[in-house]
Amino acid sequence: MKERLQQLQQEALEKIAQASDLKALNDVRVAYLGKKGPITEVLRGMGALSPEERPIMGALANEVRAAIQSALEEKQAKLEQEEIEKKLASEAIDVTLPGRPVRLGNHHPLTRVIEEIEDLFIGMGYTIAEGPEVEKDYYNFEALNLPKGHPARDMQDSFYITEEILLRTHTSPVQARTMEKHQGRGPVKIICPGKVYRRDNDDATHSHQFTQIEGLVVDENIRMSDLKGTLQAFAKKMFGEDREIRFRPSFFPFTEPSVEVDVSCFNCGGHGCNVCKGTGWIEILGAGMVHPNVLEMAGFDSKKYTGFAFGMGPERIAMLKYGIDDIRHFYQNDLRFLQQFNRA
Ligand code: 2NL
Repeated sequence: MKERLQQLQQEALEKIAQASDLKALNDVRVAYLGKKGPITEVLRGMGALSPEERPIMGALANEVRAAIQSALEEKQAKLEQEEIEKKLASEAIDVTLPGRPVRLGNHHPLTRVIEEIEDLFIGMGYTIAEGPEVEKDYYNFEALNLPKGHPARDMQDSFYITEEILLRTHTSPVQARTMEKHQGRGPVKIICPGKVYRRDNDDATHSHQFTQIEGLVVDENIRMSDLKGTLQAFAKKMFGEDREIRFRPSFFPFTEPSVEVDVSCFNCGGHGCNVCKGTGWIEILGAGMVHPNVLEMAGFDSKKYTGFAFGMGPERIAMLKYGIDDIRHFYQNDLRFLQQFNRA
């Protein structure tokens, strides 16, 4: 019986040593220490022993049990520790790993030019005015001294929706509406950026939809010198501090007198080059003193109030500034084009 107990102990210790996970270890526990296990079995045979041998065998059986028990506990602790370490290793976070880069978007080059122009005029005390792109014939033409039948409001050049409604062909109707809201009282000092529409075949320099920025100042004693100083500041901001401007006489139905405005060439400084086609000057916008008819139709007394107005195409400004050769680049959203204007 003694040999049998010692053999069981050795067997159990070997199996415990071999157990590679907690489940296998528990199987060993059940097999050797369970109620139907071999040690219980051996103890059942104690009845056949002499009274002297019984306590000795009993003590031996308890020792064997205790040895197996403590081996089980030790192994269990070891396996549990291993499991924790495995889990920690597999879940470890490398805090030194660089993060995944976030791809940043950028403002469209046209948006940037428009915002740069807006910022300049806001700095000079202007407010930004907006209005509908689907406009009444009255605000788009009539109120701007372009009565029905006027050659400059050719039906062929505009997108008419009904006889009286069209897609605005310039942002001037926003200015006409703003003046009207002032009910004959100055000052009015606004810039109007926005989309405009013309019935044109698209090519390198024409688009059926493009943007315009117009400016308008109406107050007492507004003179052409105010217009010139304002546009001088604009030209320097957009094309460089060394730039000069010049006025050439022109015609617009809504201004009198009207001028075309040139900036001295930013490429050659005015000596003549291929950018300015040898003239030293580049046309950047049109302007003039608001026509008395326009002031009167908007409710202003043209004997008391005068004003200046100007209009420009941000596409043209951006094309000159960045050397862009085709207006269609602005509308195609080709990333190879757009990414050239990314900051930093
Ligand atoms: C150009 C010329 C111009 C205006 C726009 C304007 C608006 C009102 C009254 C008077 Cl409400 N004038 N706008 C004046 C002169 C020129 O635009 O070449 N634009 C691209």
